[in-house]
Amino acid sequence: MTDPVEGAKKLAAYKAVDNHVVNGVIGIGSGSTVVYAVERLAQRVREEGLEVICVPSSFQAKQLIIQHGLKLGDLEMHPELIVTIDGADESDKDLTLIKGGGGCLTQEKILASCAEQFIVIADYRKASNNLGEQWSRGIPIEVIPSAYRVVYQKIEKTLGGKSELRMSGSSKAGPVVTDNGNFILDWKFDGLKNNWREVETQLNMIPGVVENGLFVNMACKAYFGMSDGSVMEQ
Ligand code: ABF
Repeated sequence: MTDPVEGAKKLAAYKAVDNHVVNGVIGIGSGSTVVYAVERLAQRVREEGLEVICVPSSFQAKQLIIQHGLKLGDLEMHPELIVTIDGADESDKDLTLIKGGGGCLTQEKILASCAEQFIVIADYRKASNNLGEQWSRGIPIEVIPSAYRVVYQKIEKTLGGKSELRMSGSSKAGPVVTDNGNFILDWKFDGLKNNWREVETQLNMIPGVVENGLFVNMACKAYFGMSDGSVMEQ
């Protein structure tokens, strides 16, 4: 693999799967790094007889599980997960995360909350000291479509910053619609904050907000693939 970023994603994903997955029910996050985690899971099922049921966080994750011939489950049948493995847009020194660049933050947060261990896999570009240093698109917030404007205004009034309604590739195609049929606001907060738990709660208290992409005190470990071929564990 020649692309250093793809190589880094693969290293992190393989290591996390090898270190944390045992027989049982596993939560599968979304995004491009998770593709390698599912690939490794499928290898281990074939080669070692690992027995896993995979619960997806998105349509993309479900397709990946099916394509690799893995057993598909859901939270109705399996509300407790041994581990959830997922990517992130940014992860700070306390493992506070920004997620939802791919628009699947609500299911991702639910899966993270159901797992004994929530493990983050990412390439070196995602590690930072303070949120906002690496990910410039802001904090994704899933909103009920009819409420996007009032949510936008309330966030600005109470927390400052600026929000943008996330649009599909060309703005003529309209807003991005999540797997739940909702819209996404990307909130660019002002300056650096460190009271992320409070911010997370404040956002979720606004009527019309379904969930936001701040993950505070959820991840127990992160694996960052580095450009030199090593994996940094945090
Ligand atoms: C999901 O995929 C999201 O929460 C996050 O936005 C994104 C990370 O994607 P990638 O692995 O492609 O960097 O985990």
